[in-house]
Amino acid sequence: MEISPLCDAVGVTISGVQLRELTSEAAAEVDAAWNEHGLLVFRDQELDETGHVRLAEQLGEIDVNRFFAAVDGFEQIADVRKEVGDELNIGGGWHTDHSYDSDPARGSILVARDVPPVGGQTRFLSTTLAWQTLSDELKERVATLDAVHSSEHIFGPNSGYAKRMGDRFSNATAVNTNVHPVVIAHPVSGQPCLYVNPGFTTSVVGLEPDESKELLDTLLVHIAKREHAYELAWEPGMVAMWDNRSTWHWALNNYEGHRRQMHRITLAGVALGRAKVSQYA
Ligand SMILES: O=C(O)CCC(=O)C(=O)O
Ligand SMILES: [Fe+2]
Repeated sequence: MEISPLCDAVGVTISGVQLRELTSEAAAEVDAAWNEHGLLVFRDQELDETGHVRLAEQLGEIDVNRFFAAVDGFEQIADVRKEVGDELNIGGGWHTDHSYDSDPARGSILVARDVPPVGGQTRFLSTTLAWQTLSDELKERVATLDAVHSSEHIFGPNSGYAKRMGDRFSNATAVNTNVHPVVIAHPVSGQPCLYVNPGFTTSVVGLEPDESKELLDTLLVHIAKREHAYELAWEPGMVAMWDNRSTWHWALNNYEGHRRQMHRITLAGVALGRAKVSQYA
């Protein structure tokens, strides 16, 4: 197995491994690389739906997404799909998945099934690097704060976005809201990560609405900087795994007239604790 960086900011590419026949030693190496680097990219894979489920089960417990339509015959696999006539795609803005849950999902394994001939890239960025590049003043200000995360405005019964997604979303009444620290310790690496995102974070606990909005905007603009990010161009046979705690992602909607289909399996995560950054607290 060979591991090499995708760029200076986030992620590695792993070669010399076939994910459909991963030994337990190789699975442990992939698992460790995933926790360390946040984003793993594998090329030239031959992973059918059964192999995808088997791989996920080697790496953890599956968290079935309750809002996404599933692939026929595989309730564990979310169908991340945009047909030629669809206007919106899934994940078409910076976000991290499942931050609205009490124990947010660890991350996902995404398999390219139908890649458009142009566009359809996914951007990823490192929230670990975004913490490191934050000013000392802001580090000190946010280290003890918590933020509210909700799925209601995205997946809920009054979401215009969900209405426009048609049968790709369901279960609108299963929406929820939870609070997490703004600066979490990655559950395995212990690295501090800035854990707010434009998709699901709605406010900072204990601040007046305008102060909360101003602080969130400042943090989100900082995190979204190009120097924290990488743009992944998908190829047939490509598989990517991202960590929801240490990365954000954004699926570009730039392939009008073409179809794109990805299969996603999400792995369960744990409750998130505050990073010990006492030098700033
Ligand atoms: O289609 C993609 O590249 C990712 C979409 C997304 O946000 C997700 O599956 O969580
Ligand atoms: Fe997503």
